[in-house]
Amino acid sequence: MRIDKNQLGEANQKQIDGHNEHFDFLANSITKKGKDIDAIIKKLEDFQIAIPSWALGAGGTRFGRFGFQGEPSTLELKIDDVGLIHALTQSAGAISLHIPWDVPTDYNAIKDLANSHDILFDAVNSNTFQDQKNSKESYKFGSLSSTSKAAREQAVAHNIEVIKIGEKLGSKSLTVWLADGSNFPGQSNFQTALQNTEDSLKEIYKTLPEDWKLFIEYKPYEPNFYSTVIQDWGTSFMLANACGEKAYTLVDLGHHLPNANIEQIVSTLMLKGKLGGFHFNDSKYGDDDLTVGSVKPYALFLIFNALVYGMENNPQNPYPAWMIDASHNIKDPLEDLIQSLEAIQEAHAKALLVDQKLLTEAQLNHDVVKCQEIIQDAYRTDVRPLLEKARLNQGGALSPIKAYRSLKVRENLIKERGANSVASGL
Ligand SMILES: [Mn+2]
Repeated sequence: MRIDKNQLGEANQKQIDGHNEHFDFLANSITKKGKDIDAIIKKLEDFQIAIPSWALGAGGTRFGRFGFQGEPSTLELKIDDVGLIHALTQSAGAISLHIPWDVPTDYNAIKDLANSHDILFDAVNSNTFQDQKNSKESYKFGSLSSTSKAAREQAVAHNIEVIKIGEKLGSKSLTVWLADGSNFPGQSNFQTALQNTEDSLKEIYKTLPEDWKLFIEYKPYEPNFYSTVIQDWGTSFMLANACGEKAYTLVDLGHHLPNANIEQIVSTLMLKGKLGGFHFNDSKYGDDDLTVGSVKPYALFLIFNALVYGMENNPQNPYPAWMIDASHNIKDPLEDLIQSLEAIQEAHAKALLVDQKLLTEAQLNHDVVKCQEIIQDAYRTDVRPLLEKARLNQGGALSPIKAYRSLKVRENLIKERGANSVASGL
């Protein structure tokens, strides 16, 4: 199934009067505050978020998985699904592949397909957290950190292979998320594990093409429950520095212990020019992989405030690679992703409304109350008409979820793919 712009145009036409009324009111009040409304909308239009290939089917927990009908069972169908989301939202212009789940057979055909949906290939992701069929060495006791030289070499070789696959697709970065760690005190020598990891990452880094970046993701716990080798941003930052200037830290919102001040982490990394990638999701307890903005929208806004500040003030930091990293256990995965994209753009738009000049003045005057007023004035603004305008300008849907349902996208996918179609790789 493909969504054509004429179909959306008809649906948009029915809602256009309400949109215009809300937009004019908001644009007027924002302009009065001295903000350039067109510049804000342009920034929303330019902000593209990659969809990971593993988020298009139902996820699951170790207790079970409840499938969703009409899931994409091949890489081609996954790209089609991202195409549908992008057509509706105009903000999902990239896909992030997971190797070995998504190895293309015909690279040119895959590139043509992505191109026809206006979709780029974002970071490629390696997988050394599970054993592959016929692999010689097991990662049960670690991969890049393993005490087994053969296991480390296999893991390094896999990452180099992933880079080669990414090169053929036009990707420009490799994301390494390492599950390595230990489950019990005494099981692992922390220093040996860290040193092995650093040495292995340097081996991978050596083969990185000139215009590529290496993203090092961190996570405090799970699948190991006593220690994780790359447990926090500091460890990732240290490893990135040890590798070199093309290596960066990747922040995943769900990979922090409860109440961590993620906006401060973001600020530190951007000041040091080392925030390379960013994964969006939301959580209540840990790495819950919930819909972005569904539990802590204010925290998301504060993080975006730090990101926007960094993008405007830290030329030493490259433009980060944005991706949604979530799992959909009970919602239609495509609807969940649309909700996530909306929440991301909403937090982004609110952060763009923060009057940085006034805030700096209030900070220098130690006017704590005014600082909070400035921040919360932006947060309390209903920016949804700005998001609508950005989508409308690019031929997307005024209301993506409504359009998804009225066009009966899921019903069509089930008709095309069958009820029992399962997303590959999960
Ligand atoms: Mn992640």
